Amino acid sequence: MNKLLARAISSIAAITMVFSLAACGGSSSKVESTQSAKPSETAQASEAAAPSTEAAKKLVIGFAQVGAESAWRTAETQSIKDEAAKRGYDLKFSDAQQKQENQIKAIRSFIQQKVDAIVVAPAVSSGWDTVFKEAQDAKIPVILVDRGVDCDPSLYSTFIGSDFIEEGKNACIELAKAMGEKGNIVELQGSVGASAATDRQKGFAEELKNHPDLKIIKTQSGDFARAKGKEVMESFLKSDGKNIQGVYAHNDDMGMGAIQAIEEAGLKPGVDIKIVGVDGIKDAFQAMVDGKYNATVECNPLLGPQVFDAAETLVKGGTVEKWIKSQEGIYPADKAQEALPNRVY
Ligand code: GZL
Repeated sequence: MNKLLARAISSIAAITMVFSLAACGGSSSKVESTQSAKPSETAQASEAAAPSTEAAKKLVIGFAQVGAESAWRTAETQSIKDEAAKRGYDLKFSDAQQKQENQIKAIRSFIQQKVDAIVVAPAVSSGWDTVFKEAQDAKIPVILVDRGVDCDPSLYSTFIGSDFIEEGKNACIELAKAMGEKGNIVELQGSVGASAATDRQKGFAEELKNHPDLKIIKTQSGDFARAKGKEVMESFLKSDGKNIQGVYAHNDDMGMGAIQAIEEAGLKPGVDIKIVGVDGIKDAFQAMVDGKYNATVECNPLLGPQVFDAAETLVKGGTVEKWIKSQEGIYPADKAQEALPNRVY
């Protein structure tokens, strides 16, 4: 067969192949349907001949955040968004407004979008088995950040967060010191059902057994929110005013609310009534410098880098520790002046 004829036949074959590829629409629409889900996969599929290593690194992450109830929460959200941007990830963010059902809806949407990993800060500890099983069946790793859950641990890959029992214990030690080991305490609890609240209460109560002249006379949830914390403190002052010598706030935002309520009742916060909180927000350090707050137990919200290190390992099929524990400090008032300039949240 002469060369001309051979070239003609091969070019017809090549043209036929191109049209047959385009005609199986399914593959291009399949590529499009994964387009919205995993740009990195799409990029690889369209450059099947030479997948870009760059595209392979770009992850699509779903993040089901609790809400925006406190300065700590805002700092955590910012840390995760900043780190995703720094690594060039496609972060799909959902704010659940404190409602678990909104988080479950968001997780189901992430599963439909075939994200590479799901990050969730669980509003409450229970009720996660079903939706985590759906993620597992879809082969999408679940990373818990900041709060834990009480479901079967095989249903999530890791918990990145603090030891809340330890935080509660340390808050009790600091409040006992500030109160001179005697007096009545009122407790501002965090959101009902949240592991951070349950375990901070547990740790404090455990340690309290070592301080026989201290007693909790009232306890109520302020939902980790400043305004609610103030409201609950106002009710405590109405019912037990002069009988209160100390406040244990499960987070500093509620501790700031307590300061306002105590001042409006004509008393001196940090002096007439000692106050200890958890989180380590800037306002707590400023209040300690102003003599209105007695200690804060740090709870690290800057978890973005650890979250995405874990996601990268898991997406590559690796494993990480079941609990990646945050390292945290304890700040009594005499350390506040020196520490305040370095606080970032
Ligand atoms: C702790 C986190 C708590 C903070 C609060 O990891 O879940 O929720 O202590 C926040 O400030 O609202």
